[in-house]
Amino acid sequence: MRAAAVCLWLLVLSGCAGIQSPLSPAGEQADALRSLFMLMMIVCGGVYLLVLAGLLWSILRARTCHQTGAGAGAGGDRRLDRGLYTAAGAIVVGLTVLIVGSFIADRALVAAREDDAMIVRVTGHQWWWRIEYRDPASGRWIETANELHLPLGRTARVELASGDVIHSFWVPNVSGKIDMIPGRRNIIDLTPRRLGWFRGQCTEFCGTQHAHMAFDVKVDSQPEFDAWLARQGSGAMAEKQDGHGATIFLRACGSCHTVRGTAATGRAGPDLTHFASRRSIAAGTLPMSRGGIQGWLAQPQALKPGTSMPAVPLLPADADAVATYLETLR
Ligand code: HEC
Ligand SMILES: [Cu+2]
Repeated sequence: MRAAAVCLWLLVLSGCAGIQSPLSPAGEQADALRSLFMLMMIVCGGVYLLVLAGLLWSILRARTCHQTGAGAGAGGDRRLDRGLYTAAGAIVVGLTVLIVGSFIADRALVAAREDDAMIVRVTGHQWWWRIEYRDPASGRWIETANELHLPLGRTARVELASGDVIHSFWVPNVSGKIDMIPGRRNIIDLTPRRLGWFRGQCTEFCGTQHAHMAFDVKVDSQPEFDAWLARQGSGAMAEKQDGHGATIFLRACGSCHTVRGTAATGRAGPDLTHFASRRSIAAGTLPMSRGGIQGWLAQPQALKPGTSMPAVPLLPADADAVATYLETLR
């Protein structure tokens, strides 16, 4: 019996760990939010228990009073008054604790120092994420998509925009969430405190493929991050740009996709300059693999019905060459 209870408890708790959980914080802001959540659980749990105890007490009391005929009169009224005052006092104290706790948590969310922050711009599209970093050296913007890299211990100030409808940006392990509203620029700070992979997700219903609008988050050490950003900033490998796959890509896909360093400069879809360095395909819809790439090219509308990427009719040999070409975009 005891073992079963322990197992059940572990099972319940295991739902709280993982790469997409606010209860397993890996960032300063998520840490503050979890503390607030715990405080709310304790205060509201306490109030809940108090109400149940009061209920139980009155049921038992009503029964004994009924049997003995006691309890009526001035003595009973006094006890009732005392109970009411206690309840009111508990509510005032509980609410005050919650207000102070929420104030402290709110301050922690915006506590990061402005001058130290790294600027990242994230734009939501149905149903993928355009991600741009400001290159510290040149000041120009480096574009990528669907995978957010962050340096450990440094605050990233993420400027959020939308290209179409309202989306919402949330990396539960690292920070809170905030809406991405057309015509408006919302800002959220992320200060990661643990290395590793996490998962972000759109949290505002934005159309039929809303659930397929996720992104991978990688927290790197600062040197690893710098190397990654430098690689993302570079163009595609030049020696791969004259093959059959590259030619087909330019003709069939270049009007919607950019591969920097080539004539493909479309902006309707994700930047593919370093596509094969990402971990998943189409905003977390498929894992990155040869099969995944081929499947996505063959039938994007079956894998993600309604997506703005059309199925482009290609001869099998051409589709194969394009898939090989995409794999070289590291
Ligand atoms: C009409 C514009 C358009 C054309 C043409 C187009 N795409 Fe796309 N593509 C998109 C859009 C939009 C997305 C994002 C879809 C989504 O995730 O919902 C996308 C996504 C992708 C992705 C996933 C990117 C990522 O970051 O995971 C790949 C790979 C891709 N396209 C390759 C191609 C190839 C190869 C061709 C040519 C055969 C092509 N696309 C033609 C618009 C287009
Ligand atoms: Cu969305």
